[in-house]
This record gives sequence, C-alpha cells and structure tokens, in this order.
Amino acid sequence: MQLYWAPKTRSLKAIWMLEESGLTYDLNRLNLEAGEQQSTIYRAINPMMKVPAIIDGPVKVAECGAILAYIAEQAPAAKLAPGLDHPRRGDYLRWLFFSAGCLEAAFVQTFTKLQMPSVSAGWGDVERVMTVIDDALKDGPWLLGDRFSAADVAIGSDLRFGVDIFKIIEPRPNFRAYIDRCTARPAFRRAQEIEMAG
Ligand SMILES: N[C@@H](CCC(=O)N[C@@H](CS)C(=O)NCC(=O)O)C(=O)O
Repeated sequence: MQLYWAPKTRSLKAIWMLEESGLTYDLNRLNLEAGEQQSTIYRAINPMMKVPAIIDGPVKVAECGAILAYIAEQAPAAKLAPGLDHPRRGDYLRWLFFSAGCLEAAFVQTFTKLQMPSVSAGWGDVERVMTVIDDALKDGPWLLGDRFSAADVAIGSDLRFGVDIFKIIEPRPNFRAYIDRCTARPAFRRAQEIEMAG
C-alpha cells in the first residue's frame, strides 16, 4: 500500500490508522507548498488534489473516512471494525461519517460564524454536535465501549485538532480524557514520530 501524505495535515489520521492496522505501507510525501498535489499524476489518484490518499494495487482511495474504512477491511486481524452483523456496526459507520459530515462542518461553522437554520444544516448546530459526542464518550473508554475502532481514529483525531491544535472546541472533561487516551496509544505515538521525521 502507498500512502500519499503531507506533514501537519489530516494525513496523520491515515498514518495512525495504518500503524494500528499492522499493514505494511510506503510513504510518499507531497510538498503542498510546491503544489505537488496539483500534478497530473496525483490528480489521477485524488481529483480533489488533497491528501491523504492511498493506492493499493489497482485500488485508489481518497477521503479520510473512506481510507479508514478501507484499511480496517484490509486488516481484519487488527479488529478495527465491528463485523457486518455486530450490534455496534451501525454506531461504527455513523461515527465514520459523522467526522466529515457533522464534526468538521461544526468546526467550519465555529471558524466562520456561519448562521444557518439548524433544521437545514446537516450537522444541526455546534452545540448539538459537541453534546452528542460528549454523551457517547460518557461510558468509554472508546466510542464503541471497550472496543477501539477506526471510528476512534476519525473522531479522536478531529477532537485533538479542535481542542489542542486549533483550540476552537471547549475542552469538556470527556473530550480531554478521550484525547489523552487516543494520543497515549503506541500506534498514535509512532504515527506522530513518522510525521515529525517527514
Ligand atoms: N475531505 C478530505 C480533506 C482533505 C484535506 O483537506 N486535506 C488538506 C490538508 S489537511 C489538503 O490536502 N490541502 C492541500 C490543498 O488543498 O491544496 C479528507 O477527509 O481527506
């Protein structure tokens, strides 16, 4: 598997997930400042000209949620996704889609102070998004209870960005404790080292 990435971007999600998976992979760093993401070759991998993206044989995958889901499927032994008939399968999928569909949208609303009726906004409003995540983390330690999954890579990464990096989310106690659990994972630490070395 080939990962196309750049430091200090959402690529860390993909690296963290690959480290959790135990799969072997090669890193291909793109220089975003030099515009390498706009090359003809990379556009054929991700027409959105964004990182991360992966190539696995004939398969190309872009968009973080899709990348996490794909890696989880390719590494069943790592148990990063509940099975098709597992009772938490629906929650798992919901959180994977919630990341881009609701949580990132809530970040944008916070940044831009965009006013939008909560009925029309797919994420409702920022307070609702935060409360739903807060409630889901009450029992812990992970979104699916005792079981760590790709959903934690998605939401854990987002919360870390929102609370620790951009400081646009109120650091509720459940968020703080969850981010600390996520960043204490050996796979996350390895991913950070890989990112820093790059
Ligand atoms: N929806 C995409 C977002 C990816 C994204 O926005 N990547 C940024 C870095 S975090 C990027 O590649 N920016 C370079 C550019 O737009 O030229 C995903 O989830 O993978």
